[in-house]
Amino acid sequence: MSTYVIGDVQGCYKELKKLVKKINFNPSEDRLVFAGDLVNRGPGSKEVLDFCIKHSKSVDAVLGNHDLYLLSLIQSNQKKAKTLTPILTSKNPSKYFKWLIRKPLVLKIKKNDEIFWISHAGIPYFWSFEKALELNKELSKNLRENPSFVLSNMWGDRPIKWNEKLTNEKRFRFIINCFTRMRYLDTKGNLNLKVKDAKLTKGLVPWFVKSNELIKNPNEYIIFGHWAALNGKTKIANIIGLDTGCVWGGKLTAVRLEDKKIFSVKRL
Ligand SMILES: [Mn+2]
Repeated sequence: MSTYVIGDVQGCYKELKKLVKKINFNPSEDRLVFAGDLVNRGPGSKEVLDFCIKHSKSVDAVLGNHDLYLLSLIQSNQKKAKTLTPILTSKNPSKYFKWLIRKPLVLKIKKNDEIFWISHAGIPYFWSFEKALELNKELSKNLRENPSFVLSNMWGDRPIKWNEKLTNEKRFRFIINCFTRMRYLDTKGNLNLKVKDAKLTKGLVPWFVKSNELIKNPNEYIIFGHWAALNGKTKIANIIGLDTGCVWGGKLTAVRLEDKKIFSVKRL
């Protein structure tokens, strides 16, 4: 009985199948948790979601920016969007919508005496883990109860700084941007969503460097995807990056929570 967290699949279904075979995934015993961005760009987004829905009892996921993009397309009844077209023109796009819309932005997994916090982009230092969970709950509730409002107002880089007084679309957008798009923060805690590379940029700090402060206990971990340019490297033992750029010709990577063993398959 093992739990695996899998990095950004982005429609790389062949690689997912190979990875699942490599780890000997047994749906009646094991659990797969996707770190977001299941779909888009790769050729098999529909097959990836069909796999997840088929095994939904043993599959969980947090939402990534590309998953939210798919939700917004289904919500607005669009039928054409490059690699997402097969989902949009399928017999029942609402099947995919219903499965994805119930997924959180942050997942807390307890295993023996360890705690794993999973979010697609990460968890910023200015929220405690409990606060992140609370904001996730608030956002998920609004996403389920008023999907068109949340999904049609989520695009944009502003606001750039957290303030408890933020309300409605500004609040939702900031929460979504932190959990699904964040890479760098400046020294004042402002989100910078423009810079994507892994080189050191003056005045900017990768979010996880500061979020190391949140980890008060050696048995606590943050696991994230989203940032392919890092190739999984954070140089912080308890913060594990899983986006190894499969869709860009890199690898699809999973970590087994019980022993932190990494499993990868190359892009086919
Ligand atoms: Mn992403």
